[in-house]
Amino acid sequence: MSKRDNIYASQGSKPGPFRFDDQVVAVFPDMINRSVPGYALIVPMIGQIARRYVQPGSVVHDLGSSLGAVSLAIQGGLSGRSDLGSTRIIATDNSPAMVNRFTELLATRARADHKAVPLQPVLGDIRDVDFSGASMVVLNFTLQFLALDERDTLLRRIADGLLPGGVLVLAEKICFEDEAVQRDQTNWHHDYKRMQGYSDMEIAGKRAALEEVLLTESEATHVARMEAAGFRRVTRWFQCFAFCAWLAEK
Ligand code: GEK
Repeated sequence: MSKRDNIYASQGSKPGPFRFDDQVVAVFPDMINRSVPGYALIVPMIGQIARRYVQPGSVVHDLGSSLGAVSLAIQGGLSGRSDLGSTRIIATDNSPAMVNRFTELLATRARADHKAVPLQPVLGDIRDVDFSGASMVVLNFTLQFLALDERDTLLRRIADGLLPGGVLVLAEKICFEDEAVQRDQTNWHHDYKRMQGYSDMEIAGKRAALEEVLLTESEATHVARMEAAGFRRVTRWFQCFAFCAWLAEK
């Protein structure tokens, strides 16, 4: 079980920039569940989506896989489908601490299900992934960590590589153009974190650490980018406060 996240209870008001290091990995499941309203619903729903859209003999990419929650949900969602042949899941993350821990976790589950679709954790940058032969690509709260000027290229490469009928699942924290709406949304998110047991000091510390690391964009910007990349239809299937998920179909 993951330890409780109290990283910002002790770092004061001027923490360094947020990093996916050993300290974060040790508390990651607790941190993401208590910070992202809806995370515990979004992950299994991605498994459900996989069951419908993953194609036989194709590749599924979990980009910015962290400890593999999405990959495992997809593996579960695909269980019992007898038509998948050589289909496999590739989970890519550029944090050695995350990939090492996920590999350890997988080893403890080994041989649980011989028929499960193979799942491979890879230490790598999502900008270098080859998307050819993919039927499903997932960016579950990962695109927000990529530089703004690199996002169009990644989305275009994903759309180009996907098989016909392939899908992208994108989940992001978004921002709002209207100042009053943005203020309310921030308050609601901070209320959520308080209700999850974070103190005001912890909320302020994490916010400062993420300031130049997690760069949000509006829903309009995300949808326009997916459409420009070549997706024919984009559907929002989840929103809780500023946390949204879309399905983009090629
Ligand atoms: C989940 N999807 O549990 N290349 C590879 N990995 C990256 C890159 C990059 N350029 N940039 C960031 N990451 C997961 C949660 S967490 C979201 C995703 C969060 C990785 C980074 O190391 C981290 O593991 C992940 O993306 C973002 O469903 O912590 O808010």
